[in-house]
Amino acid sequence: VNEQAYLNLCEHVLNEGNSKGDRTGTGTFSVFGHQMRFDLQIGFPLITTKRVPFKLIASELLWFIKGDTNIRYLLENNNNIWNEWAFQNWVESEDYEGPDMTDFGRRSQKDEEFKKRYVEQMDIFKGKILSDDEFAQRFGDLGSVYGKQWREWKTSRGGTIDQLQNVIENIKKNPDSRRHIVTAWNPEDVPSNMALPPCHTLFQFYVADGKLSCQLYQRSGDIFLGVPFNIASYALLTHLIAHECGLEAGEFIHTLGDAHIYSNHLNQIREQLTRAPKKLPTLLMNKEKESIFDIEMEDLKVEGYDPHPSIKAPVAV
Ligand code: UFP
Repeated sequence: VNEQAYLNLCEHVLNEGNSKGDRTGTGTFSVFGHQMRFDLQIGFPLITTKRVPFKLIASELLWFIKGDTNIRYLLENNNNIWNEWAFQNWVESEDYEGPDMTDFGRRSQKDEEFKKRYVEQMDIFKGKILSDDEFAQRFGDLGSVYGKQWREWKTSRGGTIDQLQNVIENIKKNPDSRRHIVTAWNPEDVPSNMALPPCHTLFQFYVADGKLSCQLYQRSGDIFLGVPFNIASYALLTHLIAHECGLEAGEFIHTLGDAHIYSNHLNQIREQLTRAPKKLPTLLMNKEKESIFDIEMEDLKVEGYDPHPSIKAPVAV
């Protein structure tokens, strides 16, 4: 089974990871350089040893594909995964008049009283992003994140490059090319303009035997919380582009730089490893939509997903 590649990574890092400090001060076990392969013909690689929320993965990917960098679209789809980055813009601005939110990520994990105030302010923030266009423009935009780099890469001559559109055209015109690359890592934008320097740094496509494969180089992977999302997201992207190009989906190859388990995720990973993987679900998409740029949430579904229950863990901030 495909999922075994992920479980093997967990096992490997538990057994052989280097104990290593990190930016968040949490501490990790980590290895450098690891590769997993997922055959997309076997099933859609949505991990079954815990529940992984497909809808959040799909709406985030569609947001990238649209080139959208404003969290309003995500909120309209009940997706809260990028909220903190935008919230920070607001609480650090002169407009903000609520209680002090300095270091809100860490404090809300440690202090129940503070957490109440934080949740209150976050609800106000989300309400304003959804209802007030001007507010959304000022505080909802995350700047040079994935959507921007994929669809509107800024050139030195003042133009832009649509890397995603180009790579799709090139796959159709010249499938054998060894240059089917999209990069999100823009040294000029790292780190000053960026909320979070991109974790999924660069991806490449490959066509053989009527099948489209994709390899991602991810510079940094949170094995418990981030990586299952990243696998499903790029598997979905591969399916969507394969369909547009009249190809079958081949393999997703996931290459990781610093692959780490946070020290406060060890028990969760151990519990997950006691569970037997189940049959992978199948991806269903509306095949009538040719262009990936027309795909909406209602065009995507996974069928036959029967995972073990979700496992909670704190996000390192
Ligand atoms: N991370 C992921 N996948 C993602 C994402 C973040 O695993 O898609 F956006 C994790 C990796 C790391 C942290 O634990 O978030 C980013 O921190 P740093 O920039 O220090 O690598």
